[in-house]
Amino acid sequence: MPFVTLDCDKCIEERGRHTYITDKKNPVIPVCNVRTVPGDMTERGCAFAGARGVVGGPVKDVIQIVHGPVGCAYYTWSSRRHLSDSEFHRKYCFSTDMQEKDIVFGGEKKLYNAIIEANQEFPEAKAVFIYATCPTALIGDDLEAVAKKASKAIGKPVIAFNSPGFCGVSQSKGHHIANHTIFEKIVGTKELEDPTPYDVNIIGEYNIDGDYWVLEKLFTKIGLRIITAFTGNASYDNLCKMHHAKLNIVHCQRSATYIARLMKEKYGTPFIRVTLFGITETINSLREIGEFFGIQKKVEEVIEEELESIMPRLQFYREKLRGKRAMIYVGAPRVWHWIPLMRDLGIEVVACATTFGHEDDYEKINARADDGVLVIDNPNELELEEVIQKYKPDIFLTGLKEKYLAHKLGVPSLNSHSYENGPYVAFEGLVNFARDLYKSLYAPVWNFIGERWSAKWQPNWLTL
Ligand code: CFM
Repeated sequence: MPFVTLDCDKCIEERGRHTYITDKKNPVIPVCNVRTVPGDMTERGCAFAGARGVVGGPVKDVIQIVHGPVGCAYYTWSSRRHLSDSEFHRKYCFSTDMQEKDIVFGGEKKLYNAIIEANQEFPEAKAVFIYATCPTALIGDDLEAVAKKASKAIGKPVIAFNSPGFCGVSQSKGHHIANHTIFEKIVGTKELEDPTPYDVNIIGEYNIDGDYWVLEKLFTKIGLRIITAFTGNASYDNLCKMHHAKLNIVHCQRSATYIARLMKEKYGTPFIRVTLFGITETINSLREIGEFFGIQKKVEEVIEEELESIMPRLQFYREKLRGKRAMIYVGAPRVWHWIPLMRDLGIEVVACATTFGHEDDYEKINARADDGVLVIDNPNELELEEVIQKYKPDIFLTGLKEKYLAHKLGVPSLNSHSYENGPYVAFEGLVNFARDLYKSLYAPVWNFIGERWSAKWQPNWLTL
């Protein structure tokens, strides 16, 4: 039976349906994208975070106002590395800073005034995005009405994102809502002046630590023109024009397939799903794109050029990384994006987990992972700890919260959400990726803790 119940889950039986071992002959899909069982300390984010932090946030030339207590706006300030070339994009953080009085008497006026004031301070902004949060949605503030009125007053689009934290089981719901909001209110509102037969959008690319700039270079080299990324370093105007693309190239297929589907329905824009991490999958994806546009020859030339440039640099790291065992825990797509990348580097993935994967994410994990890999849906800290101890990975690819858990257990980590020193995407990015894995695995600090996983060795904190 591929489902397993971890020792720490004996008291939360339901968790047994979220944890399984991959088996190609008998593949299973765990219970996923469901509400977390009370008592289970989930690591998930909220639906507001999915709309504000992931999809809406990277748009570079709009004022982004969080309508809620200032705490909800905390993570807007330089905390995610979706870089942009705009001046005020990450330097400023806008919030209505809702107080008790506003909760009692309503916050619509405050929001309206905030839009007017922010627009006066930053007249260069092309539009204003406003985001509902749990408290302002619960008291019934009508963001749509405020947006309409304020838009008239400032003469610019004001777009309301109605994705309060409680409206879904994870941040994934916020991706969904933000896709629909941008599609319904922004896409198709401006025309592209100079269309070409090679216009594309990169959907589900958020310019984490400069990833988008690597892809922009790569796609320009093969002869394509990117109208916009959705939404890394995106400008408001380019989002308006994205319906002119001849093809949507979908990278993060969890957070953004929604808009690709909507565009296919309304504008007939075809889309393809790609993985642009690692050598094998980047080559496969580029070839598929090349075939679509009939530019196979150019694509092969660029692949050859890129490989020539990276292989000598990659060689050293591949030797150092070969035979290592990894555990990956991220949102969802990067698990199945990175399994083939790890294979390219000679690393074996022994366990993985996703925060908010849906069925299709687990299908992709099952298709790409070897047999015998432990997979957890929406893990909690105790589960991660148990799996690290049982599966003994050499490195844990994960986020900032979990890295300390790994370090306390003597396991090095790699920041897999916002990266150590990216970009990590495509050919150029892979060299950085391999270098950072190497740096983490071979950091001299690990010499001080003695033999990891020896029978006698215990993490220090257990004996404190
Ligand atoms: Fe898509 Fe992303 Fe991810 Fe994601 Fe995320 Fe992310 Fe992620 Mo962190 S959009 S689903 S909500 S690839 S922020 S850039 S790394 S959990 S696997």
